[in-house]
Amino acid sequence: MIITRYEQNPILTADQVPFDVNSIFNPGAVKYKDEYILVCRAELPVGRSVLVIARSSDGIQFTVDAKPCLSPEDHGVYHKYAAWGIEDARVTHIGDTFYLTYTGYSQYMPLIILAETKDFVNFHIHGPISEPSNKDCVLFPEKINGKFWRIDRPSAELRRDIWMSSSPDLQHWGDYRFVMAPALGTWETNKIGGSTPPIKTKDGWLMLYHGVRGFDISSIYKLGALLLDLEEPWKVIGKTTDPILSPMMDYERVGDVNNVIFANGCIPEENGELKIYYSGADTNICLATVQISDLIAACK
Ligand code: BMA
Repeated sequence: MIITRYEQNPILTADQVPFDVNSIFNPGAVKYKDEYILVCRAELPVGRSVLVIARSSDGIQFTVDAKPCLSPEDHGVYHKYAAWGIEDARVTHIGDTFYLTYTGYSQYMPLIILAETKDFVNFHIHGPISEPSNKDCVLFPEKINGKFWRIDRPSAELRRDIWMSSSPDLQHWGDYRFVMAPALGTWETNKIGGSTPPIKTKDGWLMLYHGVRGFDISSIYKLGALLLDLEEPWKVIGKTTDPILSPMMDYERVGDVNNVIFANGCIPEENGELKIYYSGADTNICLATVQISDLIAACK
C-alpha cells in the first residue's frame, strides 16, 4: 500500500505557536467552511496540555491561533478531572455541530470529556462521558439504527482492548460491546486504541487505530486501519495485518517520546485521498496521504 509522507514534514512545530509551549502534537482534524482546522494538543512548559486551533486554506500551511481554545481552567465543576491537562481531541461533525472528545488527565487518571462547537470560536463543555481509566474516544459521524455510537479504550487489568457503546443523546452511554483486542505477538501486542473518527464508505466504516509494542525501556507506537460493519459497527470486517505507518524518519524517531506515530485526525478529500495528520515522537505535527481505496483494500 502506498502511503506518502509530506516531503517537508513536520508541518507544525513548537516555534510556530504564538505562546510558550514545549510541543504541539496529536491534532484532531476537520474541514469547516473551506478551511482545514486542526485542534492541536499544546503542551505548556509546565508539562500540562491545552487545546489550540491551527487553521489553513491548503491543508499544509497552518497558522496557530494566538490563544488556546480550551484549557483545564475552562472546565468549571469538572476542572478536577482535567487539572493535569487536556489531550488528544477527536473532532466529529454530526449535523450542524462539531463534537470534541478528548482526554481529561488528573490525579483520577485519564477519562473522556465531551465538548461541542459550531464555529471553532465558542465552545461548550459537556463534561466527562466516562469514568477513569478510559481514552481514545471517537464518535461515529451519524446515528446508526437510531442511536449515536462511540469507540473507546477502557483500561482493565492486563487488557487494553477497543470497545464501543451507544447513546440517545451523546451524554448517556450504554449497550457496551467488545470490538477488538490486540493481535498478540505482533506490533500491536500490548495495546490498541481508536485513532480517528470512522469514515463511512460503501465497504464499511473505515477507522485508523494505533497499536503499541512495549519494551523494557520504551514503547513503539504505529498506525493501522480497520473496517467495521455499516449496520453492526461492533463487527470488525477487515483489518490491516501490518502497520500502515511506523516510526522511521528522524522526526518520528526522536523527540519527547521516541518512536511514536500517533494520529487522532484525518480528512477525506473529494478526490479519494485521505490526509492523515499525525505526530512524530509526541513533539510535532506531520502529514501523510493515502488513497482511501488502497486503505480499504489493505483491510480486506
Ligand atoms: C498515549 C497518549 C498519546 C501519546 C502516546 C505516545 O498513551 O498519551 O497522547 O501520543 O501515548 O506517548
